[in-house]
This record gives sequence, C-alpha cells and structure tokens, in this order.
Amino acid sequence: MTQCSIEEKRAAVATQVRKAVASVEVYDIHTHLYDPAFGGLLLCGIDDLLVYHYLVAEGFRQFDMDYDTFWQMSKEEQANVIWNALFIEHSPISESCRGVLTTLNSLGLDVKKRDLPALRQWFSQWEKRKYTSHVMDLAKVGSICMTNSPFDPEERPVWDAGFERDPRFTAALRIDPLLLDWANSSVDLKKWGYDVTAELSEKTICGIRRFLSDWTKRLDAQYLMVSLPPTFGYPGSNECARIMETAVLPHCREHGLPFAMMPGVRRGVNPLLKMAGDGVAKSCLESFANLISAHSDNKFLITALSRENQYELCVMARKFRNLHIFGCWWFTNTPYLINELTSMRTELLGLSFTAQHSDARVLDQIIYKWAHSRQVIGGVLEEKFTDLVDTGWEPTEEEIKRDVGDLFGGAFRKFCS
Ligand code: HDL
Ligand code: ZN
Repeated sequence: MTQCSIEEKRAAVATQVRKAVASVEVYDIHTHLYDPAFGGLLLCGIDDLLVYHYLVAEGFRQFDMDYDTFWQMSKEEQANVIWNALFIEHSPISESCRGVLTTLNSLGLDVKKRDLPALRQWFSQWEKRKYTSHVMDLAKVGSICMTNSPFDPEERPVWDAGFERDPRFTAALRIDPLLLDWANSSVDLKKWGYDVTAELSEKTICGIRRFLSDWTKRLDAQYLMVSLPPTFGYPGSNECARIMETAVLPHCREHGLPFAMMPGVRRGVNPLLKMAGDGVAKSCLESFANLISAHSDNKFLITALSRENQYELCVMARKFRNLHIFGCWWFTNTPYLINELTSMRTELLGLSFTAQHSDARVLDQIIYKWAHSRQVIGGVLEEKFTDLVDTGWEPTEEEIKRDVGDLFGGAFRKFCS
C-alpha cells in the first residue's frame, strides 16, 4: 500500500471533522424556547424572527422614530419597519440580520424576492407541533433546554395546570428574582405558601429550600441557573451570596444538580429599549473562584458575557474540575468571538467544555444559530485535528465523532450525570 502522504492524511481528517460537526445532533443546553405545550410562549415565524430584541437594538440605530412610536406598533408593523431599516435600506450584514436570512434560506424560501407578505403567508400554513419537529430536524437539534422561571406570570399557570411533556424539551430552573430581588420574591414565596419572611432566618432558609425542591421536581430541572451583575461578590454578607450558600448550593448538592452562573449582564442600561436594553460589563471572576473553591462538592456551569472575562474563565476551569464552561453567550455569539473563544478553550481545556448554546428565543433561530456556530467551531476543530496529524498522531473517524459529540452536548451530559 502506498504510504499515504501527510497532506492526504490532513485532508482526510479535515473532511471527517467537517462531516462530524455538520452532522452531530446537538443538545442545546440554554434557550428561551418552550415545549409546544406552552402555546404562544413558543415564538416562531417571520415576525417573531424580525422583532427579536437583537434586531430591535440594531433597528433603533437606523430609525428616526421615537421609542414610544415603535412600542405602540403591532408586531407586524414593528417587523415591517425593522425589515425596511435593516434589510432594504441597509444590507443585512449583521450577525442577527444574516441569521434571519440563513433561517429563511434553509427553510427553502427565496429571500432574494424580498417579499415579506409572501414570507408571512408561507409561515401561516404551519401547525406549531409539526413545525417544531421540522425546524429541529433542519437544525439537527435533538434536545432543547428551556429556561423556566416560577416567577414568570405567563409560564407559571402552565406548570400549575400540568401538561404532557415533549421529551425533547428539558428544563432549567431559573432563579434570578430569588437571588437578586429577595425583598420582592420573598413576598411571592409567602403568597405561594412557603413559610418565609424578608429576614433570612433558619425557618426562611427551610422555606426557600422547599420552594426549590418543589420546582426542581415539577420541572424535572436539569440544573439551576442565575444571571449575575458584574458587581456580584463572594464571600459576602449580601442576600445573594447568603441565599446561594445556605439554600441554593445545599439544594443542588442534595439533588445532584449543577448550578449555572452567568456573570456580566448589566440589566436595563437603556430601559427605553425594554428587553433589548441590557448591556455588558466585566465581572470579578475571583468571586466565582472563591465560591467554587469553597464548594468542591457542588458542580458549576459558567458562561460569561464579557469578552474580557473569557481567558480568565478558561484558566479557572483548568483549576476546578467541578466547573464546566459553556457557550458563546449573547453578545459573544458572533463568528469572530466564537472563533476566539473556541480556539482559547480547545487550547486550554481540550474537549472538557460545551462549545455552544443557542440562547434562542424564537424557535426558527436554532436553524441559523447552529448553522453559523457549526461553521466556525468546525473551522477551529479542523485546525486542531490537522495539527494532530502533523505530529504523526492519527485520530480515527470514530474518535473525531466522539470528541465532536462531547463538545455539542455530550460533555455536558457527562458533567451533569
Ligand atoms: O439572561 C439570559 O439568559 C440572557 O440570555 C437574556 O435572556 C438575553 O435577553 C438574551 O436573550 N440573550 O441572548
Ligand atoms: Zn439566555
């Protein structure tokens, strides 16, 4: 047999990597999507795609209308003005704009016609459950983890009424109000029958733990999660740190669940933009290292919002095996930064992290968020695996599929189990 040249081996491995990344079925471990049983809470279709808050923020940079004028419009009218401003009057080259087009194109729609009414008509023909399967198949997403908050007045009644779960939709228990607004959430818990007061007494901590236990069981939560402001500090006597220490982390240990922390969001920097008004700031990751180091029996997930925190987060993950970092969150979910974060992570962590989550709020977005991410992550992995070939190592196709599977949900499942 002729000695296969190094170039031929590199080319073969590169093809195998691309194929594995293109075909791996993803576990999307953080989204704002809902089981179709939640009805209208599961957003989908062209108008929801166009009024996604990422596009609202970009749209306002081009609009000459004031905020109220936009917010008083119907969803369709808002979609029309965003379409005109960001797609017609300016080429749709931003990541969020390109994403809408990738999604439409993947659905087989002819975007060059630029015919918004025709697009609306196409979407109107779909029944939601069938469409959900169609989109998940197209995106090659096998499981979707929701973000479920007992404090969400629209979501809670659906859980109260009970419904048959779609096994493809798992749940994460989101507890921001509990940790970041105890003054008000303590009133909610009291109203819901938990024996708590504003003062964090022994009895109140028990009440909080019963609340966490009830909702963990109700949701069959895969993990608990909170987004944290850049000011989060630990150790500390603040209520957030104390509730974390005395209720949340013991609860997670008792139930064997990871606790996901998402640092760096500065909520409402421009309230006039509503959901689009949140910003980013660098966090003190030392607080997270202190927390993780003090709780070696807990499992932690972290995705950081600030680009400036990413390198430090990678190094922290090298120090703490009970920390699993995941995804390119929100403002870092752009090709440029996905490339930077994935390169940094493979070089410092090998395969012990989760490369991406979509954070999708509209079902159809998983088509573009995963297509774009597979493209970039695939490029980084192609480089890393062909670098291996240059050393004389010969990764097999099975090993490449195994490793790619780890990065797209497999490592997360192992970390959680
Ligand atoms: O707090 C979060 O989970 C963030 O993802 C916010 O929901 C944010 O609005 C978002 O959708 N980012 O992509
Ligand atoms: Zn999110």
